[in-house]
Amino acid sequence: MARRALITGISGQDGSYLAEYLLGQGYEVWGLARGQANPRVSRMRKQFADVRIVRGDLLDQGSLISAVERVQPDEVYNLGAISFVPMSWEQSELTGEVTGMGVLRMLEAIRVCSGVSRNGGTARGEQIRFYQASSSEMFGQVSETPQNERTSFHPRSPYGVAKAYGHFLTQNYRESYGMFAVSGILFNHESPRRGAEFVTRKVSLGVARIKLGLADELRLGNLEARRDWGFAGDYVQAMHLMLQADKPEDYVIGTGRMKSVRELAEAAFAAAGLDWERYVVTDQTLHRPAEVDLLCADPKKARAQLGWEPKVSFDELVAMMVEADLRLLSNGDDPEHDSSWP
Ligand code: NAP
Ligand code: F7E
Repeated sequence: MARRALITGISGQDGSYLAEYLLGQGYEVWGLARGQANPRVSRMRKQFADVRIVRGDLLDQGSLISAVERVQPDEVYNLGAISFVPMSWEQSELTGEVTGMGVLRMLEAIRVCSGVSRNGGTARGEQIRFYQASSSEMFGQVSETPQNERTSFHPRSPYGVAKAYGHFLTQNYRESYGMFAVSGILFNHESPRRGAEFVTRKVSLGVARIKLGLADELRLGNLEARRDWGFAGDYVQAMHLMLQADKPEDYVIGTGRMKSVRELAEAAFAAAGLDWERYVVTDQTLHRPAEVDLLCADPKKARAQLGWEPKVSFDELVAMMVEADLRLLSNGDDPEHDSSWP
């Protein structure tokens, strides 16, 4: 019988790549979808007809228990979150509820449905394996570079704080109930399916608009921030590998290389044959209340124990995104861009 996976956050960037990957591995894939008529879920259904949808919301404990009861998954990937860092200052409570407490609700749904009592012991003798989407944002103001699985946390946003809560809770369910519950501490990963509010996609869309004569400038915030950017398609394979390991452990996933936002802009404009300095305008209003200046992964453990390595380089990623957005805009499409998230 095919193994069954339940993915929260199915309509997001990682949800789509993970669904595609697991379908290719022969899994029966279920996605948790919220809302009455969620347009992102409809798009997902069109893109991946083989993904089955179950209703549920990370804010609603009962719906998660029903979803787990219905799907009877072998593996649960908790990717659902408020994931845009600036939004976490504007809607801190909601971020805490979805990104933080949502992890507790999902773990509880698994614990209850697999018959694990508060005193331990698995009634049905089966284990649902659980993956939590932890984030390098937990490192925040970093205490060392590069960051590994033992680096301390100093989150700099309500998002980072909520992720740290989910991270420790996942560890705690592993220790308290013997659950196969792991966290992937993933550094920034991007793709042509990245939301338009994140800086890489904002830049690739901006470059495409300028190249096609649809815009004449691109407004950006802090050009000096440095990130470790990889390709989302590579990173979802690491999520799957973590759940196939003999023992439940946490892993750092990234490339081990840092680039600044300035270098990102330079590379993206160059990919379209343009000089970034002619078009990029810096805008103080796009700076954050507290910035994470730099993040750089030490992914040695994942390489040694999971055999995982990123395949797509930074330059290939940037070129892939710019080319995809040039094609998209040339076809007359432009992803909805909520003007409140510049
Ligand atoms: P994304 O594109 O923003 O997707 C977020 C997903 O969460 C969407 O499918 C969204 O569904 C869902 N969601 C939001 N509120 C929900 C709720 N109340 N109940 C259930 N689902 C809800 O994020 P991503 O880039 O794919 O990232 C996936 C996960 O990895 C997130 O947890 C993110 O925080 C984490 N992460 C991402 C990165 C990265 O660089 N991409 C790095 C480290 C960690 P709707 O369509 O219903 O809004
Ligand atoms: O910002 C700077 C900004 O919004 C990256 C999420 O997936 O990765 C992501 O979080 C950097 C920051 O991603 C603009 O100040 C400059 O330093 O693309 P971002 P993020 O905040 O790093 C982590 C690992 C996650 O877990 C999150 O879910 O770019 N920056 N100018 C800008 N950023 C944006 N968005 N827009 C600008 O105009």
